[in-house]
Amino acid sequence: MSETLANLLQENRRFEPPTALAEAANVKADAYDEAADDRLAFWAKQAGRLDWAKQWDQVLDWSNPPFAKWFVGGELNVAYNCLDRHVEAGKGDKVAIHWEGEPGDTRTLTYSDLHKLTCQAANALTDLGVVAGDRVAIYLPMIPEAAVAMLACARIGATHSVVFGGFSVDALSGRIQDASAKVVITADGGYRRGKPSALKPTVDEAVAKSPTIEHVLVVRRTGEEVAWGEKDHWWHETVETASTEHEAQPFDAEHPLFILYTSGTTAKPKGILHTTGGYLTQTSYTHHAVFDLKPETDVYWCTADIGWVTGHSYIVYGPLSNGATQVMYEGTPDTPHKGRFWDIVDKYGVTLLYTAPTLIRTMMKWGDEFPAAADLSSLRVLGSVGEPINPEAWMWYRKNIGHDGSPIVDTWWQTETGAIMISPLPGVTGTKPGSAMRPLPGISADVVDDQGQSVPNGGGGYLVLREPWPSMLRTIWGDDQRFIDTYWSRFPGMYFAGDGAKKDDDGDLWLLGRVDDVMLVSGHNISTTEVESALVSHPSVAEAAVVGATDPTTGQAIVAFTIPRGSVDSEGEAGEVLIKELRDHVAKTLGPIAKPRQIMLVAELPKTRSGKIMRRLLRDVAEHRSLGDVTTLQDSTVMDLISDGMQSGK
Ligand code: 6R9
Repeated sequence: MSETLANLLQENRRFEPPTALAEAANVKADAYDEAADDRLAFWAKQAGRLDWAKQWDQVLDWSNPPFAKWFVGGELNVAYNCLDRHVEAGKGDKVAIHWEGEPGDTRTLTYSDLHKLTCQAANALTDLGVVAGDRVAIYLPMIPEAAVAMLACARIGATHSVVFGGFSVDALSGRIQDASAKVVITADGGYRRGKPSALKPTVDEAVAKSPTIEHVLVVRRTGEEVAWGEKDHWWHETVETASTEHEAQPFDAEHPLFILYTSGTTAKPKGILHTTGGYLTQTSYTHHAVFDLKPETDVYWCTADIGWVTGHSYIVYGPLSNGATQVMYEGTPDTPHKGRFWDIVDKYGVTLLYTAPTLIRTMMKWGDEFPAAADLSSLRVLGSVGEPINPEAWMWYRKNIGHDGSPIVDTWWQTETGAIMISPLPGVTGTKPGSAMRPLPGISADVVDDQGQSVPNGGGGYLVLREPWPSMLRTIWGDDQRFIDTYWSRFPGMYFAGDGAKKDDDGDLWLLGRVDDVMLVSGHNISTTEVESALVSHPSVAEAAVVGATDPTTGQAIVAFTIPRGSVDSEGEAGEVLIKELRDHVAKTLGPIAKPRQIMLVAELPKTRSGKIMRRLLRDVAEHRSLGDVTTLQDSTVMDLISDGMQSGK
């Protein structure tokens, strides 16, 4: 960025926490002061929420930056903290997971059930020769065995590497080989969009290319026919026949817990490494603080896939370490109908919901009648993660899902940060639609300019983290130099997140998207997020993606891909009228500099499996180039539709 981001969007709406929620909140305003007084003492106190087999000697060793060690000398077992200690405390009969399969089949697993299954899986993996420090790849649909497989690895000190069920042969085998995994845990398939979707054939091909794999453990989910080889073992014949007794050994606080590859919107995927003590401390604390979880009464539901970091931290480790009761859903939000999510909230009485802007905007597109048909009155805190949430999508979420009263926590974090870093606290923070507000207690985020100087309130620039935090990535697997170059070299002594951000006049933070996506129009840096939010603030628009395309006069020009709301007529002449109206609307909302050169009305946008818009591909379309790598796309046919529309000038 040659100059800091132009601050275009104004937002004056404010929402204070409901009084009753504020009074009973797990975390109150004094947490900020406590952490500011002594950050390390604050984190040591949060680590004390867990059970340690051996107390640490030092909270943080930062003598060799950027390589951090947290809770040095401490020992604990992650699975013990997520399961055994709840069972030992007499909560074995409490429901851990209400699982809902896409076809409508259900399973209820108590903490005791989950504990037994995890012990069995730990014994089975040990029998297959897996020992502490080995890597295990997990390629499963959203079934309870996914959580069990992760916890079983954690229990025996094996490092798991979860790969999205749905990634290609090359993506899977690349990840297996990068980590030299010894075992893959998979299933015959899962259900998606009303049909069985096979996984085993992809694993067979990937394993054929991956000599380090010795065994493949296969869960039977769909019952479809699968090819069978020498390395294959059925889960029900191996795990479910193993002993339910297993004693968890403690591991060093810095023992590797998992590797997770970043979504790969850019170059070669990076294997982000997380370790044991600090990671569990921060996922557990943030889940308790940001969702205000009351384990005895709340029903929590995070709609993410377990193959995304959100699934790791806020389906498995955070909630289970806190003894939560949660919902886990296998399938897609529109199977068998567009109200499926809201039926699930209604059925289980979900109180805390954590989802992504992409889903909220999709629900906006489908229409208000779907949430209106269900009883959502149980919901008391709503979360958002994955992308900036446009103010109008935030308002829609609050009104249609949160019955105009439930606080929204917009949580900014990354695979690399391991846990939530910037977010409102639901009982403390007065929120603004579209702002992630403040760093959590114990976290020091800032926005800096090109020179690494902190920008004043009202300024924009790069988001950085100034101090190490417990759940930070420890390195990129096998590539310390790339870890240093990617995150710690742009601004010496600071972690560079790769996101643009601004501070408003109150010092609250607004995330503006990846800096790679920022547009330079006639010498002004303009964020894609702000233009997209301006488009979404028009009543006819559900979703928008904006890119900068090379332009002979302005350097870059703004090209917008826009999805109209379900009820809007956008065919033929009506479409032309709408496009003109939208261009004028953006100019009026943000100023003439932000007026898009071109707006295309489209039915879908290209997204990663975790729902992030892939602007890189839209830039290829806008600049009439052939498409780059599309392997991480959720639905690869979307790009054909968009390119066809572009050529016909629609
Ligand atoms: C958890 C997760 C990280 C990137 C991050 C940023 C974007 C995530 C956001 C957000 C604005 C939020 N992002 N949460 N942007 N507001 N609340 O998404 O991890 O898949 O590694 O992506 O997602 O751009 O840098 P990951």
